Amino acid sequence: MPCPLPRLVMGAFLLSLAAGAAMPASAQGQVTVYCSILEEQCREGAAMFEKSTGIKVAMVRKSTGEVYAQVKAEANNPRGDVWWGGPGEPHLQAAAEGLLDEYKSPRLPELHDWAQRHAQQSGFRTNAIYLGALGLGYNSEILKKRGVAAPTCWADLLDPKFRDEVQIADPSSSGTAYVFLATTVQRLGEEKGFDFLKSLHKNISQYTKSGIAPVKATALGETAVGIAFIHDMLTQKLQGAPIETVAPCEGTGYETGSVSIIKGGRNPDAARKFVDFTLSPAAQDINVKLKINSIPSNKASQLSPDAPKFSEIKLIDYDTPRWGAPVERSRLLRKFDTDVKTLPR
Ligand code: S7P
Repeated sequence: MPCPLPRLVMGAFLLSLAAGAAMPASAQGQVTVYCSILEEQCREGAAMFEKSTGIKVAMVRKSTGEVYAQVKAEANNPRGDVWWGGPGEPHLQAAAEGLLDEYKSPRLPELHDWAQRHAQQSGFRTNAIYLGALGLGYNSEILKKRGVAAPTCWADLLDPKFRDEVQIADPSSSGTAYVFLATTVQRLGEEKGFDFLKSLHKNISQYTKSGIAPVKATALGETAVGIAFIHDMLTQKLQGAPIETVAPCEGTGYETGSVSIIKGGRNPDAARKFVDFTLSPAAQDINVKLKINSIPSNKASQLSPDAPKFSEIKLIDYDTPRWGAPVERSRLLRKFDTDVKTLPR
């Protein structure tokens, strides 16, 4: 009996030739993207970009702090081209440490003022793609079953009733959790902020690696309360999970989601095209399609009708450049590790 393998291999070869023939010949190439938004956004964006440019995307999904560490570790031999998404502070730290390339996208004038400011503040080494406010989500079924009142303020999370019932990610790996750390220090001052984090530590069941894990755990009822971006909690609610979102009464910080080109990457032209793509309405509208309700940076992008309204949230005057400065970010993370994470519960 003849072996079917050669025919299969040939079939695959013809298919790839056909796919190649459909690509714009001048734009073929490849780009390696370290992606710090949600896995489904990364996949959708890569497919769209490949389809419209013919450039092959090698995508690796990691949390924001993890990508920062990888870009730094690879500085002498960069393997990535673009870092797509995640809160701005680790991007700003990498920018200040000379790990990112300067690039003024032709799409910059299409962006909201806050996004243009973010690019300017980094010396055009990073760009803003979205905003998202930090907050809480709680599982209403669990709280009802336990007869515990819903939290409305950050301070409520210190109540012993929430012992082992609060989840937040680790700020070293997660950009989300770093925004929480910086928000707490900015809100209360450093000493009182760390006192608050030490008290909260008693109620934390685990510091997860990724910022989205506490959201999913709250949706599944694995924890009563999660600390994360309000729009991510809302996505779970819109999908039917028994989650309620809270913009804490004392005020809260927010993220400026960012995209950057890695210095010394092997595919700089494709990297610039990818950044232009992430700043386009087409790429930013992926969020509405996937019911991810952050606020896009391009003025022509769709704003989800479900997006939490910043005007209705008590925001602190959160200082992203300050908390993204290398000395400050490294110092806060070290202090969190030594003064909080190691404490017994
Ligand atoms: O776009 C949704 C979103 O949640 O993805 C990013 C991601 O969760 C950041 O992950 P880490 O905290 O694990 O770094 C957020 O920036 C964004 O809001």
